[in-house]
Amino acid sequence: MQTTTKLQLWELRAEFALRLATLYGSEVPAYNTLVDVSREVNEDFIRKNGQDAERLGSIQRVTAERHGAIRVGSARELAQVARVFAAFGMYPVGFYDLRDASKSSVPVVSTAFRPVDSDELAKNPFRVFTSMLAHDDRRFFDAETEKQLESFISARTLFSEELLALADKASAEQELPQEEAARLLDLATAAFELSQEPVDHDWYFKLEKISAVAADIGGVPSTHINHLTPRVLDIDDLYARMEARGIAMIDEIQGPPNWEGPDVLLRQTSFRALAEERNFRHPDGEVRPGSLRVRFGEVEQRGIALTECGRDIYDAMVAEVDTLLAAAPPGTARVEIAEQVWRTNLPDTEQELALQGLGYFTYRVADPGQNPGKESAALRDLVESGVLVPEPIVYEDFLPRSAAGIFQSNLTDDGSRDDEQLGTPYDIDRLSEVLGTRIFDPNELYSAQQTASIEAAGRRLGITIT
Ligand code: OOG
Ligand code: NI
Repeated sequence: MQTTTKLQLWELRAEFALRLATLYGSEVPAYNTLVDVSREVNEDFIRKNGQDAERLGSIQRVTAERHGAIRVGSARELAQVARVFAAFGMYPVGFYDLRDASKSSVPVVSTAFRPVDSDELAKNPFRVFTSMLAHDDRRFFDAETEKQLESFISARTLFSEELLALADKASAEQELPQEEAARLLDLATAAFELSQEPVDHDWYFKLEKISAVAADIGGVPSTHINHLTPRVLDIDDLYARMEARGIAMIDEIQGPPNWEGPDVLLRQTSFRALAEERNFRHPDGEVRPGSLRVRFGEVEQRGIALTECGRDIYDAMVAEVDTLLAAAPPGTARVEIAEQVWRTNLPDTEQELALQGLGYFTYRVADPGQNPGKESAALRDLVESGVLVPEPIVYEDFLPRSAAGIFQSNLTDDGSRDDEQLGTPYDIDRLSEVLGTRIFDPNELYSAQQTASIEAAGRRLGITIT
């Protein structure tokens, strides 16, 4: 009897990530440069820092790691995206409201699709930051534009019935026979290719006046991958090397400063991609070539996930840096202020970050033969006496303020926004309803992983850890 090979969801995910990288590299050649420089940075970092360099992820994982970004126009499209990504074992995690992250013209709410289990993340951590246009937000769109957006978006098909059916089958069966897998991958990759179909000139630029992001989403007949982001172990080095190659980066690295304490959360930077040729249909009916500049290159460095308490401190530090910067002499660099603020507010060792409950960690038993000789012990005592070793849990998610900064710094126009009007209220529950599936809370995922490791350590040592 002939047996058919079946692909597991993680294998589909790894292949999907590779195919998107090949597609994006052929569309945006600067991406290939970014990947080459990222590889150099990582290899040099490992050479200089040895064993310690892989504390936040093995070189294999870091080198293969990417996140993508896509943007869709409606609840219906977002629900379809969720079905497609479920076929690759990627589920919605976290809610980001970029309308409020800065007083900017980014009229979207977002989530990120990614694997949720640590072993799945280890097999392949591909994730996609996914934004939905809030076309009903009156601060950006008047009633007439909202209606036009609605009819334009509801008339297009981003994902075919065949793609959706194959995706549903993969998620129901948690695997897919080889032939169907190949078809699923072809269709899913093609759905994110930049379309050659002509863009309606006047409609696109009407939207662009309101928001360049709205035009990129609702002004074109399909969606496309906006960027694909490699991960580096030293983003300052990457930044310097890209500038040395003559690629102008945005002014700042977003997120935490470079300081002597532990790396936390996420640091990101980007550069504007080149203009891309697109065909425009003009009111006279003629199609003429023009160009658009909406895609960009981004790179990131990932650090330790912060607990809710750690995150509150982070948010307060960001606000404090803003206040101090506003009062500082013109020309003062944000990073100088940020370094000071960090030194006064965060412990400068991983161990303290763990023991003060500010960062998420798993706990490894140093010597499994050891018996502390009591029934219960405090986590702090076990760590300080070397019985347990904290190992950082890497932040797998995003930062709304950095995301808004990345969106914003790559736009030429501020767009328009009327804050006299009321915005549409979105939160994690409402977006879950739109998606038709519950959005995971990132803190619950990290915290469950930490708790499970402490319980397992307790069982190995035969004690209760308090
Ligand atoms: C998404 C921007 C946010 C990130 O890494 O924070 C983002 C977009 O441009 O569509 O990708
Ligand atoms: Ni990104």
